[in-house]
Amino acid sequence: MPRPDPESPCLRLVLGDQCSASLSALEDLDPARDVVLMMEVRGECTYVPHHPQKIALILSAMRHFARALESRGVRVDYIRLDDPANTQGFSGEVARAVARHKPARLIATEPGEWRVRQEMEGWEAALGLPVEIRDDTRFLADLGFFRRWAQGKKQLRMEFFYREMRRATGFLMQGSEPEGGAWNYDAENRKPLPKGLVPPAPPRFAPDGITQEVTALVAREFPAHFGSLSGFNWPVTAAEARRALDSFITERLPRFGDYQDALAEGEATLFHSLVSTSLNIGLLLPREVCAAAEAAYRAGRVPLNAAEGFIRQVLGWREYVRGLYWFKMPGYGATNSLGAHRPLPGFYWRGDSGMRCMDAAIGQTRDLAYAHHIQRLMVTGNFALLAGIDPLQVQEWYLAVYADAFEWVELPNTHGMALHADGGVMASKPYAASGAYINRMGNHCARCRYDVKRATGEGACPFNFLYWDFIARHAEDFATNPRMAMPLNGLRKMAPEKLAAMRVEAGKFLERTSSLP
Ligand code: FAD
Ligand code: DLZ
Ligand code: SF4
Repeated sequence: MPRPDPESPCLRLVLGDQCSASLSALEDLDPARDVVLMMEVRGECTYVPHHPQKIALILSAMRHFARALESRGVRVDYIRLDDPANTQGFSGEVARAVARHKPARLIATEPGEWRVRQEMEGWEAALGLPVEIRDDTRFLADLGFFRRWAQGKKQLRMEFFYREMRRATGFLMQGSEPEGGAWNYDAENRKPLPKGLVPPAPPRFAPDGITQEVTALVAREFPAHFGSLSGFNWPVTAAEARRALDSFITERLPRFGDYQDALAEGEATLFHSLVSTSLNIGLLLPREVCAAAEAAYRAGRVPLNAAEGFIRQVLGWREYVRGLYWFKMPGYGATNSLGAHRPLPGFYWRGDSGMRCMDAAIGQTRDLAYAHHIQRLMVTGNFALLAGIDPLQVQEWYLAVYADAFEWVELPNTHGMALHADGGVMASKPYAASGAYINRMGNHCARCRYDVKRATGEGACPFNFLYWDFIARHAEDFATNPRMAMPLNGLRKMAPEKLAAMRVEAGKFLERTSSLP
């Protein structure tokens, strides 16, 4: 390969989830010489049928970011989705840009998804010029840190990784000890929402001209994708994302810890932060998010259980799932250790299952491209786990329907945490629960056509008979898992006729849902 000419331009790539001024691909950029390439491509909008709000969010953030770069004097070659010459794929657009600019080299930041990384690695040979793929330095842990921590361990528990991250970053530490003496205040974070407590509404972001143009384009180009555009309210610039973060820290973080696991009728966002889209496309950095939460705690504005609970999500879970994804790929998503093969029921796309908790989660997913963690894990995820739905179909659904979904974060959460399809790499036991859990954490059951107290017969809650059918179906798989001793004990003590009746009910229910369109 010829040596790059220092006078020739570098072509610097910015992908849709890389809208960060501090992106490694933009370090040492010479505005007088270099060109930044940004590409709106159909292939990225349709490799799963993304929610229209997700597509609109990314295209709007990209256009705003390009404008911000241009205002700093940077030359941006911006390819629009409706450009007639657009080949609609990353490789085709990079090749066209190389022909246009004749760069000495191409500089990219590693992408968030394995399939894109594979594609990028073929460019040097295909294009005949050096391609430098830089680390994504926006995370708090580099991939080497995770690899060193994970290497040789039988179990990769988030809690221990999180402690390492606390030590390494100093967040919520008093010297070498955790703030307040404990690493984790989760036990204080399991309250249902009391009657009369109304969570403050998140701030509104009126769509500007760019967002309006993009939403019209998305409505025209992707009319068949699941999801409505009318509720679009995502920050699309770093300034808007910071405003959203600040309002969360002031108005909702103080109660985030207490109601982190709550479910509530008509309350889509509760005390959650809604920062995942901004973090995942680079409008916010995890360090500034954790620092803002810690500062609020140190100033006495939020209790420790809230600050710790929130920082654990960002510093712990988010960094952990990213490390796990790259540590286990390729192949992580291909396992199916519980042998789940049922097709995804059509009601995941319609929200008409008749189960109130499910329909609430799916309905708000359609309207907002958002559901909070407990809805994703303990409602739609739990149902898919209990019903034995094919992990690949569930993974595709989660990747398609949420505005914050990128494979590096979606796959471990779906495959490992919700479905236990990785055989316990991520979670020491399946997150399986009956209707009693959903009833304890929220108020959907009171208005459901099913009776959460019943496990068999007319009107029995499907989560109840599916739960026991699941435990019975996998009793042997879980026999040696000490964390499953309690449900297995319950199973042993259960009257055989009761178990048999629940399993018949489960069989009929699953047959019915599988045969529905
Ligand atoms: P908050 O509850 O306010 O949490 C604060 C932040 O912590 C989040 O913004 C997020 O960045 C981080 N966080 C919290 N939990 C996790 C987690 N388990 N993994 C990684 N980061 C976490 N999150 C995504 O960002 N993208 C996804 O595609 C995604 N898919 C999921 C699929 C399933 C089946 C499950 C169970 C969880 C998934 N999550 C995903 C994690 C979590 O549900 C979302 O991050 C969260 O609901 C986003 O809303 P929020 O910003 O209001 O979060
Ligand atoms: C998700 C997405 C969508 C919908 N559209 C684009 C796009 O048009 N151009 C782009 O650069 N990126 C897009 N993305 C984000 C990419 O899919 C993402 O960068 C890869 O999945 C790697 O994480
Ligand atoms: Fe969900 Fe069962 Fe409660 Fe209905 S009764 S809301 S299906 S848990």
